[in-house]
Amino acid sequence: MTLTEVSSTDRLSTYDESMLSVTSPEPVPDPLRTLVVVPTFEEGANICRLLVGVRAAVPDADVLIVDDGSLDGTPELAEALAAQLGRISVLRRRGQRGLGPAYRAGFEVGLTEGFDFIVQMDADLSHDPADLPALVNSVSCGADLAIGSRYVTGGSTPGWPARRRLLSRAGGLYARTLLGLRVRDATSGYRAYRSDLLRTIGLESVTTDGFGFQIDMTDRARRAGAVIEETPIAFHDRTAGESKMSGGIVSEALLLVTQRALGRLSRRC
Ligand SMILES: Nc1nc2c(ncn2[C@@H]2O[C@H](COP(=O)(O)OP(=O)(O)OP(=O)(O)O)[C@@H](O)[C@H]2O)c(=O)[nH]1
Ligand SMILES: [Mg+2]
Repeated sequence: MTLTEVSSTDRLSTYDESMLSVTSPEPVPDPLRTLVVVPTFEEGANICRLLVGVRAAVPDADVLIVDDGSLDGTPELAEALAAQLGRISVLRRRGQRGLGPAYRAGFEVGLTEGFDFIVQMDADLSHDPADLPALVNSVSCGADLAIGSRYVTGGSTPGWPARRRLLSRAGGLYARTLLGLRVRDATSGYRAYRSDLLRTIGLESVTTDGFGFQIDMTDRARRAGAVIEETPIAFHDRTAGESKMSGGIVSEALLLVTQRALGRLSRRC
């Protein structure tokens, strides 16, 4: 009888009895869980497209909208979509506004609920949900922090005038040089954290806002010895809703970098 003629019964009969002994199956580890945190203030014109896009890009991820008292229906729209799509929650913060505190509130929910990876992204569609799998993949495969970067090969800022590109790059270079960050896009707000890194950093001591928050978190990650990777993104300007960026946020970031660099210098002297 040739090999191809062996029937399944014949094949079974050649097994050693010990091979048939019943062993308890290896426990299957729980799948790793991702939470996408989206801070919102008055993003009613964008929130539905964003949530549908996120669900399509990472169907297994949960989403947390952290809203700071929007009056344009943003949280209500998010709740209506949550009822349709599932696994979307809305945290309505009362009192003061602030992007840094909103991120921290969202991250704390993610840590308390035991998520393995926590992603942050803007609601204004500047951050393309299609880039989510690459960010999550990066932290799943060993990075502690994955930054969606406009300034690595493959990244871009389509439609930005040269002046804005120059300012953004100059700010990034300032932070990179003074703080010794080996990151091309330290102000990017599109990133994924391994939860253990956020626990190590200790969110309660983070008081920065806006761009300063992104630089601060990148610097804290560096000091914690984190593996930081950058994955390319195309950053699109918002086409709906109002920007909440102010000159104060930029000054705060510059001040933070300068103070921290001086602190580094005085520790060396
Ligand atoms: N919860 C909360 N979200 C905020 C606050 N300020 C801004 N956001 C959200 O943070 C994200 C980024 O804000 P943007 O206004 O787009 O700021 P930006 O991306 O730095 O600036 P642009 O380039 O003009 O878009 C968006 O999803 C906003 O809705 C705030 O005070 N609280
Ligand atoms: Mg924006």
